[in-house]
This record gives sequence, structure tokens and C-alpha cells, in this order.
Amino acid sequence: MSLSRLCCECLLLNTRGLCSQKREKKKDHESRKTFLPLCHQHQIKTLCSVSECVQRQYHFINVKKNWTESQRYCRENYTDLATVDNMNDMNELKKSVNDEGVQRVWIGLERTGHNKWQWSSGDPALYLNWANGQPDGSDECAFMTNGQWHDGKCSDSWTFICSSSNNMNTGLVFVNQTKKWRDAQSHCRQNHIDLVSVRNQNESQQLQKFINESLISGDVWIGLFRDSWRWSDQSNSSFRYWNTGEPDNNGGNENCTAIERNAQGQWLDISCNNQFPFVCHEGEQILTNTHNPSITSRYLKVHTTCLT
Ligand SMILES: [Ca+2]
Ligand SMILES: [Ca+2]
Repeated sequence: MSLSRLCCECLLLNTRGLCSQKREKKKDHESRKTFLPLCHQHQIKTLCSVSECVQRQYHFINVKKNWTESQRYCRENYTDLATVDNMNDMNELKKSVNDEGVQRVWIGLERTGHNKWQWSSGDPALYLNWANGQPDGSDECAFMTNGQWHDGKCSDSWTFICSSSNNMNTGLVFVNQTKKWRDAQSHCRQNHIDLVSVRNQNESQQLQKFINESLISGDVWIGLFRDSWRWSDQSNSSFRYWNTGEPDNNGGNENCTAIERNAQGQWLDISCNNQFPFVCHEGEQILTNTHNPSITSRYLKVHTTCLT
């Protein structure tokens, strides 16, 4: 089964056939068409995971520019500086960098002034259910105790709850292994959908009911985290692939992100004034999957873009 076919089937599952839009983009002097895949109304046999459906194409531009000039070049010639949504994207991006002499390459992640809470799934955190006095520090990940949320150190290890298509009843799975927040996120994405999102009071109550019925005690990670990074194309991708010790904002002026060949493509924050080659992307990411409405809403945002 081809990748785009797989995407189509997943999309159909979520959007009931709303996905036959296409989108046209001009590229230089030629006119290029970027299509969302056309969907067919056949039976959905496969549930696929978020990481399986990537429609982005990466283009390595082996010319050194500062971050802002790189961004302008990508916006004029492709869609934007590269966004990375998962490890598949990251591998594709690394493959596109076909000059082994190149050590550092810009991608589209930039620092913003504010550090705001968001869901791993990409949803904005509109509903919050903090326990009294929380959040109470500079911690950047959230766990749940007795139905309410606390900010805590992302490097702490807790058990966690994933959104999942394996449980048709609740859409939730409890993972009874303790992991750091980012590792828990990776586990959920590889085996299920993502760390659980709680977008309203109803979902909060459902989650608490699930916890009670599953006899889960103690603290569990949920998908809430904060950081101060944003993608150039406004994508809400929560994927991060920082090298150990990064981002460290060394000198207070490291507001842009590059990948580092010597660190297997892991990322560092670094001053935007550096001149590096860069990677642009083209096309939309086709969002996929299952019973997690948050994924659908992400897709629909893309869809809205297509219609305008
Ligand atoms: Ca706290
Ligand atoms: Ca740094």
C-alpha cells in the first residue's frame, strides 16, 4: 500500500470524505501543484499511526544564509523553512542533506518570548485543570494526581496515559512503566497515538473515570508541556530532537535552531546570525488517524488553509 493511499484511508476515517481538496502553489517560473491525496469511499481496513503519513518534501539548499534570509528564500521558493513532526520526518530531512561537508543546517524552529502550555497532540491548551497553587515553578511538563494537574520536571519518571486506537471503548491506554516525559511521548507515538490530551471538562472526567476504573494510583504524565519554540510555518508540531544539553541559550541570544551532523542530526539552539545552509519544505502534512479528534482538528486546519 502506498503511503498516500494509507493517508487517504486514515483521513477518510476522520473526516468522512472531506479530503478531496487540492492546492496549487507557484514555484519560481513554473506552476507546481501540491495535492492532498484524493480519497475514495472504500472500506477502512487499516488504522495507522501518526508517523506513517507524511506528505512533506524536504529540499536542501546548499547556500549559506542567516536564519531570516533562509526563511525568506524558502517562503519564496517552497512553502517554508522545514518543520519536523516526528522521527520519520527527521530521517527524511537528514537524507535530503546530501553534502557530507555540511555540519549545521537551519530548520524552521525559532524561539518566542513566551513559554506557553500546549498539548503534545498540537492542541492549544484552552482548558486547564491545575491543582491549587499549580503551576508553581519553571517546570515544563505536567502530571496528574487525583484528577488535577501539577507542573513537574520533565526529567522525572512517571507512568503515563496514551491516547490509543487499541482501546475502542475509552481511546486511552495506561502504560505501567515509568519514563521521562519525552520518552513517554515517544512511547505513545510509537505504540499508540500520543500522550493523552484533556481539552475540556468532559474529557477530564472521562480520564479520571479511566484512572479510577484501572486502579491507577500515584502520578501519571499527561500530554501537557510548555516551551518557547514555534515553527516558522505556524505548525503546531510538538516534536523536539534537542541534543543533550540543548537548548541552552548560551549567551542569551540563541533564538534559532540548526541540526548538527556530528550529533546524528540532533538539534541545537544558536544565534540566528550564523550563516548555514538550510532545508525548506514543500507541501502539506497529511494528518492521519483514528479516534483522536485532536488529530482531526489538526487536519482540518490544513484543510481550511487549502480552501482559502
Ligand atoms: Ca509543581
Ligand atoms: Ca545552544
